Amino acid sequence: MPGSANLNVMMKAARKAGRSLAKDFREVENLQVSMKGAGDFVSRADINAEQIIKSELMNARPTYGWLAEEGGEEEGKDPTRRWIVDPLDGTTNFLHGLPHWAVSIALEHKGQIVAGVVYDAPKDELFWAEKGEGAWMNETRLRVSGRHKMIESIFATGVPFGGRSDLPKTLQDLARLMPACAGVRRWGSAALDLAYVAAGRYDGFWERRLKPWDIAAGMVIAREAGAFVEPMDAGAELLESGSIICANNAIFEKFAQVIRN
Ligand code: 2AM
Ligand code: CA
Ligand code: CA
Ligand code: CA
Repeated sequence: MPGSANLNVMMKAARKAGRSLAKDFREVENLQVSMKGAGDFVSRADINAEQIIKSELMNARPTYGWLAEEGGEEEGKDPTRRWIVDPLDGTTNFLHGLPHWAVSIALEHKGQIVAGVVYDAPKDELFWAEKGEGAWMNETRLRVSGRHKMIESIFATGVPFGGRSDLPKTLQDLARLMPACAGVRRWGSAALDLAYVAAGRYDGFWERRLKPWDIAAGMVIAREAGAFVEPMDAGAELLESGSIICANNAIFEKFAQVIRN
């Protein structure tokens, strides 16, 4: 199994944050919660987890930059490297007691994601990858599914919540896709959706206007497992646009044709 020093730092931070989150999850009814926007919640658990990750990563690599959902952006002394962090992806699930949420940590070098960790603490599933070294879940090597027929494939998405303007587009996608495939899942964690494509559990995933911290780690994990990952608008910069299509290499073209139609 590969695993560089940076990956070890990322895994340690993800596990430590995961333990803090798991503890808060057991007493979720006592958490302090506030709303950032329509349907967009943040809790004490998100903030504490982000602090844990930041101190772990910054102690180990003081020169790297930082971009995270709750704490914003900091340029590092080394302008070529930065951490991209979502301390809790799936907050809405978390707050409802649904055990489907994860910590997401990615490392960017010269504009490319070179390593990613997505840690599903409730199931103790640590998905990880490093560019060129393959993708793993705990000690198991990951590989995308080989399904190549739409009618046998299942796809994941995120349906825009709380009055987001791109809802009609996603509903059109669903109207075209659902009759043509074996099913669509909508579980509320984009980071885990990508990790699940890597694991061959989903055959593909698409969603509009995600943030860099939702997809950075999952992207490299999916790619290293053999998935194709592209921006919805060919030619756009994926982390900037945030609109993503990902699928196993065998189904990608057929799937992308439906979504890009
Ligand atoms: P978050 O939990 O880190 O905020 C894509 O669906 C992303 O949107 C999720 O990964 C999730 O990231 C975010 N999101 C925020 N509010 C949501 C909601 N009410 N339902 C689903 N996803 C939500
Ligand atoms: Ca959030
Ligand atoms: Ca997120
Ligand atoms: Ca989050």
